[in-house]
Amino acid sequence: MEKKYLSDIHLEDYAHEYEDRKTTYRDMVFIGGRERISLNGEWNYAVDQYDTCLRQKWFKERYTDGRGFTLPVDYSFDEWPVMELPCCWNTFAKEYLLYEGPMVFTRRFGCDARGSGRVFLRIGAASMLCRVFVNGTYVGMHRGASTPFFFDITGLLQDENRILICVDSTRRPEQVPTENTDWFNYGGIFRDIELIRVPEIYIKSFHISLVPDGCYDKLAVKIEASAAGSAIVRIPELGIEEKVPVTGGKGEAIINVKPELWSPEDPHLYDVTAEFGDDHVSDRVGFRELRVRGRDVLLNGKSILLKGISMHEESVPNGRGLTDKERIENIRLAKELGCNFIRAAHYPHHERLSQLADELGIMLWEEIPVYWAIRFEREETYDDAHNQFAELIERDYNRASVIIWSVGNENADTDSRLSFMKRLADYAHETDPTRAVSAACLVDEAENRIADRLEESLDIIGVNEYCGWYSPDFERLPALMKNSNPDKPVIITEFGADAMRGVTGDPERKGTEEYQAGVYEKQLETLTKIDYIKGISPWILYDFRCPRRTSSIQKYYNRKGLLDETKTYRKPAFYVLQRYYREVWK
Ligand code: GCB
Repeated sequence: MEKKYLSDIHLEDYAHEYEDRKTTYRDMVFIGGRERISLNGEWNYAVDQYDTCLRQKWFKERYTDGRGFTLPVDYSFDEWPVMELPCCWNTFAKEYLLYEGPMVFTRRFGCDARGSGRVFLRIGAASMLCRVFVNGTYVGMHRGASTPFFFDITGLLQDENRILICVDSTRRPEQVPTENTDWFNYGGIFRDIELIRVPEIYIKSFHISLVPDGCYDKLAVKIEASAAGSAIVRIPELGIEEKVPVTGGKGEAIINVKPELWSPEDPHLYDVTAEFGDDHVSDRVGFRELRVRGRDVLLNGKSILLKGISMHEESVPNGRGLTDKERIENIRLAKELGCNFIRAAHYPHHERLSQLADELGIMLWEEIPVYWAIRFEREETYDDAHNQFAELIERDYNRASVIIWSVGNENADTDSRLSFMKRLADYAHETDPTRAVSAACLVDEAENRIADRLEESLDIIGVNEYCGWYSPDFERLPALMKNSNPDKPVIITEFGADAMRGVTGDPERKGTEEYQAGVYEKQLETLTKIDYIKGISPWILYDFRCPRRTSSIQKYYNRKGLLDETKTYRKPAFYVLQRYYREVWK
């Protein structure tokens, strides 16, 4: 083919060669306390609807064919328009609001290529498929829109470099999430792009947590490093200096100490460092114990109620590329409601959310986008879901605020789904003994019962039910509670009703503020009396963009927010929930 025709543009299977070199959770590097060189800022970009960058290999930046002939190039990188990254292109300019597809980003950067050690490129998140080229060489690719990924680019660096990133936000049936979701598909590189410099021998992974044995007097440390040696872990405030021998790349130790415990009321954090040869890392870590006993959720040995709210990662001006100020405001709004818990739906939010939740004292449910009808029968789809989950667990392992890993949301109880999600739940249990595993399950509608075969693999059962909204007969809710006899704690992970800001007047009419408030009244009246309900996270804190919602009270937004999309207008249901959290449900 290549010999016969002029160039690669005739190759239909052009993407094939960019399917390998997948970066995964195994390639992650612990970043706390490291030297980070930001590549955020101005990038040149082009909408590349036909994927011509890959087809024609623009990344090789060939302006002549080597024999002196000028090639018919279709790009001029440094003259392309400029986008300030990170951001979602949909909110960057009006003409890209509904664009789904490939976009190419490029910039130049200088680097001391003679410096010792290794250099990793870290991208905080790029939606959904991302391929990276440095100085004309394909470095690798990543799938999944919401987790960080790393490439070791040490050998490719020169003093002056060209980096080119192809991001493709196309929804595809075999991806995680799949092509049909109830949220907006933001595209772009919407989290930080940076270089991480580490010594030749370095710490890859650093986990530290309280041993969950009910004694509160031991910390478990796990270190992975690029070579054998010995690490020193220090917690100055506790007078700890512990040697952790690392053999075969791995080291473990138990430190006997009684730390002050982390809780939402008193979110105590410690400065923790680890030293390994020339490498130094650090983190701010809280220590707490989360356990499930019978139908109780115990935080530091005490039974708790999870007074929660569900939340998407979104704002009108920035899409999923929230600012820190916006994240802090979201947590503040949840606290104003009286919450001690946020369900971060339906994909991993930015790592700053869990860092802020650690500092400000609010518990989190974190989730992967195993949402609705994933292609459960495909092994490649499992690998993708598993990798995103492993990247999330690795990223947030040290965050005390994260108390629950969710393996998915509203998936029909089929055999292939059961084995897919059971494998994910088993993985979480094997990897992380410090958190509960859950999923937002569907109700068995035929029997009107909480019953899902996945429950066996979960520590806490999440249940989405929409009595009073999708299911108009409200009496089904008390009946559902009565018909069910779970042997584990249950969180009602969703209930709610759409209400358009300013549509008022008729409490019987769906879509009015009064109707939504009425649904909250009835739901809360019922749920807060059920002894096995140990938490709720109603749907949802604020209205969010949703291409599927076209009615006159929706206008391409899901309007189940307790606030509107500006996050300034509180609907009456906000105050209903606030009263239950502050005064009733204790
Ligand atoms: C659900 C989904 C959530 C939707 C919500 C709704 O059950 O889990 O993603 O946005 O219902 O509003 O229908």
